[in-house]
Amino acid sequence: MSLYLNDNLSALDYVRKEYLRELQLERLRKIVQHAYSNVLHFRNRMDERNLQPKDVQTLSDLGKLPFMVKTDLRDTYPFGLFAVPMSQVVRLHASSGTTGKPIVVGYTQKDLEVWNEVMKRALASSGLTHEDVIQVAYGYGLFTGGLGAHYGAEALGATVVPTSGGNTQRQIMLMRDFGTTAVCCTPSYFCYMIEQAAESGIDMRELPIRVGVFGAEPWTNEMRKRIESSAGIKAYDIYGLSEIIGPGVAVECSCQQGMHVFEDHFYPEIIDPDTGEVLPDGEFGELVLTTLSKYAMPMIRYRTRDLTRIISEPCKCGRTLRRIDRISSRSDDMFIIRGVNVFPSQIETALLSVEGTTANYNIILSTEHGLDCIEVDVEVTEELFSDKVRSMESLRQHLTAAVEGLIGLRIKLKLVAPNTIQRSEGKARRVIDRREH
Ligand code: DLL
Repeated sequence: MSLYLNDNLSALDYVRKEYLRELQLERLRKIVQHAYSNVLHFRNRMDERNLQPKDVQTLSDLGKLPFMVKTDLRDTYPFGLFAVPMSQVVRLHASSGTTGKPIVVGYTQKDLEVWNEVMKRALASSGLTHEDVIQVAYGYGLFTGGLGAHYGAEALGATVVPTSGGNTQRQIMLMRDFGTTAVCCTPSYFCYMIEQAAESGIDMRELPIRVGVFGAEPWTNEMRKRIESSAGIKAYDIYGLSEIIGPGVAVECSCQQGMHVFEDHFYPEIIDPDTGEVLPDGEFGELVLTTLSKYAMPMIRYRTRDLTRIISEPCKCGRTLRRIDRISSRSDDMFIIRGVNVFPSQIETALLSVEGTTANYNIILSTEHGLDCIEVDVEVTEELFSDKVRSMESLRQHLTAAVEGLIGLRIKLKLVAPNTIQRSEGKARRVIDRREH
């Protein structure tokens, strides 16, 4: 009893937490059994370790089970990890990845109900209700963003405007004409929408839009501040991945201090990415997720490659679900320059803390005289670009110092003219790696 009961936790919270842990254990045991009985790949992995579903007696026994990784999906392409016959699979999605075959995920009717439910909660957590007009500008199709947000918004009873990504001028026209109150898309695409609106003489702050539900790519608090002030909205972070369900694994609440994980459906662990050891709440590492109630393609201990920490302190909003911190980066996004680990998000934080730039930048990695170098190209605002050379040079120095101060490496920083860096209608690609390996 004393394990959980502390000054910060009321008796009611304690009961809720205990109930949640019981529910998780019950669901975990069921899903492990289901995967073991129906997915040969998983069964082999368990057998190699002399493990059986009955070995999961407590939640911490999960730590004994093997990890699943992206290559497990690639190696069993397309349907090798499915745990139900195709006649029960009612939807497929796929994520393209950078090389080779996509990874494919499937859903039963019940899995879709779970997804709708978590997405409905996610939108409600972002302050939305059935009164809202929600424009879904995540891509529709094999990507999970569009349809995930769409059905969640319908389940909430909101009015959905399914624009998908692209055709930005029309997005803005519809936003104004339909009285859109919330937009779901990637943060980088929303930045582009703000720019395009301004070009047509529309100030987003004067439109009815009040909320953005942004995710599918890393973004920083500095980016949030820019978006919130230039569009006059509250911008919420939403997290998810195709392998687990799509968007709706975790989302912020009005406190905007980390994303609550829908722990009754997705069990989070943080591991040391090098050793695989499970880390205590609060420590940074790689997020590992287990689906507790997805039957077409159960994922047990899936290594997401996303770096974060679990926040278990109670949240002021009253939700007792634990939170994950903003995803600072994927472990695959990190680059090592002359022995120093650098995350693109550090560079974004530094750039956007200085006024005078647009939110568009590229990070170019190259090799010069056998040494790795970083060049950062940043777009300046129209006002500054037409201004004196002297203020441009002072901005350049200011930005260089901000980035170098944060990453501890010398960089080359170039200011480029407005509208020269390619905009994104989906996930932005900001790192260009030209190093000779
Ligand atoms: O991006 C699902 C999604 C759609 C999430 C819409 C949120 C909103 P995938 O294409 O499979 O699925 O990409 C998943 O994107 O492992 C993270 O690296 C990254 N990611 C997703 N949300 C966030 C976020 C969708 N809020 C991969 N912050 C994940 C940082 C994110 N990275």
